[in-house]
Amino acid sequence: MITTIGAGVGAARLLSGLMLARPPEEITAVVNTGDDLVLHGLAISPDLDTVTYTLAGAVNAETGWGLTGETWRAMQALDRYGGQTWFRLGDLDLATHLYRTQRLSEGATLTEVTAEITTAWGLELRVLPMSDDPVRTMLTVEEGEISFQDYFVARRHGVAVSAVRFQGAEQARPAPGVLEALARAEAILICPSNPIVSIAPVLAVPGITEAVTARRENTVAVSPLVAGTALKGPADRLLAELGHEASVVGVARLYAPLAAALVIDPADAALAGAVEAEGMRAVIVPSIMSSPEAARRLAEAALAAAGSPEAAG
Ligand code: FO1
Repeated sequence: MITTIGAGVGAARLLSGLMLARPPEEITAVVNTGDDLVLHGLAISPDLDTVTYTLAGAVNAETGWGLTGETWRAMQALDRYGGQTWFRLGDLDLATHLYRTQRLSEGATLTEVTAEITTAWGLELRVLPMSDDPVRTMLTVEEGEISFQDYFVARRHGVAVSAVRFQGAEQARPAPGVLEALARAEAILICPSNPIVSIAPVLAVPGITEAVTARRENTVAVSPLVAGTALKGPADRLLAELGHEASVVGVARLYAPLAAALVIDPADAALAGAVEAEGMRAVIVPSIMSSPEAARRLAEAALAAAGSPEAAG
């Protein structure tokens, strides 16, 4: 079994490469739920949906979230009332939130509903939320503490952040199967997601950090930064604002306790020595997943670095 930790676009792209390298039924993706929100009374799980839609080949390619071929009639109708349309929910995407909310109200867990949704999209890998309990990423900005989607969407992550916390993490339990997937994995891959708001919330769920560090020799992280900048989103700025170095060295400092190796892009080859000085092997592989083939090569290299044998056949 290969187990990945991640969220959003970075995780989805690496997973699509991984699925070209390994049978999907051997893959378990543990996904961040700190971005989740309730809006219009609907339970919305952006990172779970981005992974699902991307791996199903149905994601809106321009935005990296939501569904391709989307229409916005419900949002337009909501504007008539002055309703909340800042968080864009397309007509097709709404079905996912309606279904998830109905099933949760019937007592299903987020894990169960996620399995129903991924199965409905024809996915064979297992997608697990990090927890079935609510965890909310909260960010402190000048005016005070705001929710993740307020930061990321309403303010277009254009404000400086001085602190991040994961509300509810202390009481949260890993979703069923998460700890086992980490303990049994032949390789654990930390996806090129935002270390501060996509990877850290997963690690904040009690038990998960310990489960990963116990497998450090078979754990490999793929840097979310290339040449000091994030491929998508505010990872570089958040790292700097929270006092970390916005480089592969800063990422290595964060991940050294968890993973034996860090995959970095050739653009950062000159920093390989500094990464290794942080206690991680530096593995230099083109990290920009501009095609399925590039994603597959990156996944294969990460698996090799984790000591996982070549794909059978
Ligand atoms: N991101 C935006 O920048 N604007 C939006 O209106 C927006 C709506 C949205 C709806 C459903 C969904 O699953 C994701 C959505 N996202 C939107 C992206 C979302 O904020 C991010 O995917 C994650 O939370 C961060 O990776």
